[in-house]
Amino acid sequence: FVSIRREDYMPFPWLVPQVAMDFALGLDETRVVTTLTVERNPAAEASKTIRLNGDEIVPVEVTVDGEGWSDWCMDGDDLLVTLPGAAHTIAVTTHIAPAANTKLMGLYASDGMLCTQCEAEGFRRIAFFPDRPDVLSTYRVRMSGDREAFPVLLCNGNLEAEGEDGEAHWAEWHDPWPKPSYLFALVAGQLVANSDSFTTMGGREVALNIWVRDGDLPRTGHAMESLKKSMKWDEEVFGREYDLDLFNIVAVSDFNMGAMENKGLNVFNTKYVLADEETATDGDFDGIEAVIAHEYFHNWSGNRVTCRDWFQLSLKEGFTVLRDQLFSQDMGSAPVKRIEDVRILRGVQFPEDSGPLAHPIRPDSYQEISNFYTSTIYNKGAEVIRMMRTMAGPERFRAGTDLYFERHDGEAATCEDFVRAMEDGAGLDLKQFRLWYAQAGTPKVTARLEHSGDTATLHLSQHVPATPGQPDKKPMPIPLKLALYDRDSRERGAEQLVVLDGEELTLGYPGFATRPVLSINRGFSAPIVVEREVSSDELVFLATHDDDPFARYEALQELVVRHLKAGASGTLSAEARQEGELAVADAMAAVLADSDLDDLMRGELLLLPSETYVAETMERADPAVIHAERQGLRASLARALETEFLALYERAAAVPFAMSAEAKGARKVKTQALAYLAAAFPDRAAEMAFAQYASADNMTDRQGALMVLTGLDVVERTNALIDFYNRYQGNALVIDKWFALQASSMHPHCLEHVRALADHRDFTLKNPNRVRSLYMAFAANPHAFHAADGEGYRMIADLILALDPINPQTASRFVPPLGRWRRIEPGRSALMKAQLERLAAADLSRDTAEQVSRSLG
Ligand code: B3K
Ligand code: ZN
Repeated sequence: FVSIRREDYMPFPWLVPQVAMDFALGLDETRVVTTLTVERNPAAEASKTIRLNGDEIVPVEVTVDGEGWSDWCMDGDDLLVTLPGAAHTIAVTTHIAPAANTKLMGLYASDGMLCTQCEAEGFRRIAFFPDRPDVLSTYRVRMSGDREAFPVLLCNGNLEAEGEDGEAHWAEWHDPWPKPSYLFALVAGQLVANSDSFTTMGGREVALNIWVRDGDLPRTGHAMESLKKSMKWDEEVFGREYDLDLFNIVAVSDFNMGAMENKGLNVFNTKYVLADEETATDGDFDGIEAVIAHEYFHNWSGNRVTCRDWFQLSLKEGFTVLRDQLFSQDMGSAPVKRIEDVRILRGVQFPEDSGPLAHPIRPDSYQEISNFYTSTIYNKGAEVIRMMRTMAGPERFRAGTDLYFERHDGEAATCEDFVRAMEDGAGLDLKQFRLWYAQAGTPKVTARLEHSGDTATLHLSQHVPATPGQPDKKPMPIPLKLALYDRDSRERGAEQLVVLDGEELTLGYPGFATRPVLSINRGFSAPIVVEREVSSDELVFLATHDDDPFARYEALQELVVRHLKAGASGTLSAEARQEGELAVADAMAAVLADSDLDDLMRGELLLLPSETYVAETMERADPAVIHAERQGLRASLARALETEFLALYERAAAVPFAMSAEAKGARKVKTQALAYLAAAFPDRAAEMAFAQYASADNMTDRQGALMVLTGLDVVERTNALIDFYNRYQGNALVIDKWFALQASSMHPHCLEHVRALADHRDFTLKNPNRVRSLYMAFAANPHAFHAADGEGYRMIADLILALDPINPQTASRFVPPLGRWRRIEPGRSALMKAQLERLAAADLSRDTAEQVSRSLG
């Protein structure tokens, strides 16, 4: 497989201003005639041939300017047509087999309907085309098909005409906005719509439809509300107005990702559309709101301004993630949302950035672009833009984004274009800041506070670790929000924004008679690791008194991580262990008692750092030891705070169901209290959990109770699992939960459970949601995945080998967990590596082969 390099970018020699497509739809065979008007691109080197990308399609017929044409040849999967002049019309016929398309890229069948996924390179599975994001065209699409099988016919843009033709019917769609092929979409099937409308700030009335299967209509209300909120918010906060009279969303059950922002016709995984309180958790509701917003926001950041090439992916993804994060902050609790986002970043992106797959947010090369839809591109990309916003402030940031949209509307832009617009519009000097786009790796900042006389001195230094292909790094500008607390009065000095842009920086603070307490990287102002010299005592102070919610959370996390690491080192005396537990218990007691905290925030503070996160702070981790330490701490906290957890449970359980922040917070802390109690008092907790399970009037409570039960070796576990399955049989999204709960459980026999579930009649490799619900949950469950005998690794490698021929894009996503081998203790490490080598010896797809070879490299 060949590597594509960013520096090799060349504009395409041809422009394709117009595309006309004619689809004769069928599940087993769809015939497509694609007509391109092409003309020489004056901005590119002239060429007599035009390369039209293809993938698993053959040209049935080729015409140029209406005449049968023989001056073409195949170059691998691509069609090369030789053209005599400077402007022509090329028509190519292809026949495709949607029902046989298990890769779910291009045109495929899901549940009897036809739908498409084209990003990044799926359009070439439908039609021969310059399938690259810098070729923008307007599309006119005619589609015809059986009226009964495909009563609803949808495409991008506006419906211009429709009609009947015997058993068949047809529709003609026209999208006036030029777009790259990856934003093309077509859907045909038996669908019903939840219809509504939105009037834009300019007075345009937009028809909104959310298309689903007949029975699912009652579960589309939240998605529709989320869409309208997103449209309004993007007008108010970013000045962005919608630009068509129609906005369609379609929910499909077989989908490789979460959703797709096709112009005017977003296609969604059902998981991010369907919800009601009976079948979806509070977390699911939040996820839907965020993904609906994200895809909608792409209409500007992605569609109106698109990417020049796939190396610029973070231009649209990082920016759009930031936009959806800010939206969710405004819709609910801003501090809680910030903490959740940091948790995702540190749980997924930090490990990526410190492992063999580390890459900058603007990568330099790839073999398969699907492998670069990563947490680095998305979540770190969002953090990088967030730092610009922090440095500029919201108003100047807005001036920067306004300028960006104005300058590049209708263009395929680069990350460099975005940075330049920020410099000019927001008035920032980003010369050195550009390194954030080019250098991979999570910077480490060391903070040391000295105190003598009446002056405190802060010594900051930074180090960016080596990553594959980047042994030496330059220092980057790191915006740090910080403040000093007077220990005695508990008063905070002014919050300061310091940009650490060299290797080192020293700052002096006079006026402190006693040593102050440093609060640093407040609000997580930079995506870095902070190593600070701080006593447990000071961490308890910050965990209790810091007025920055993130800093408070962070202090508590650090206190716990420190304790767990000390325990895991094996050198902790019984006395020191007890002392450590006491300090954590004191801090947790303060969290439980603090009446100024709302429960959503309390729930965040009560969460122990994940085993993955703890492992990430170590050079080489022993997952079994970390698991035992964390479970041990949980049990000791439950014993120390038994009365408090019981009281919390009772208070929260008395709050009736509502979608308010208060009620959501109550549900969150209720299940957390239960999970703590289960660690120390399994029998009592099992009883409570079963009662919660049986009497639940919503999925959050029911799933929470089942989660606790699934981790316990009690009879209630089996009963609840059977009940849950029977109760929700036939509801795929809820049955996904049933699989995922068992695969992510704390139960000592989790691995055997997963093995048995793989043979369950509801398990299939053909549906990505189902595959992820079993195996991704398992691979993210350290104590089970890292079974000492290596059976967890073998299970994932077996899965990859079985799934790769069916759906390579989803299969390759299971390689990174094995790729962590260098950071795991030697015994397990060898077993992980052996599975990677086993994979490397097999005949793999480009997707999976790339991830395996990078993971071993
Ligand atoms: N842009 C799509 C991602 C498609 C990935 C295809 N491999 C979803 C999103 O980020 O909004
Ligand atoms: Zn996106």
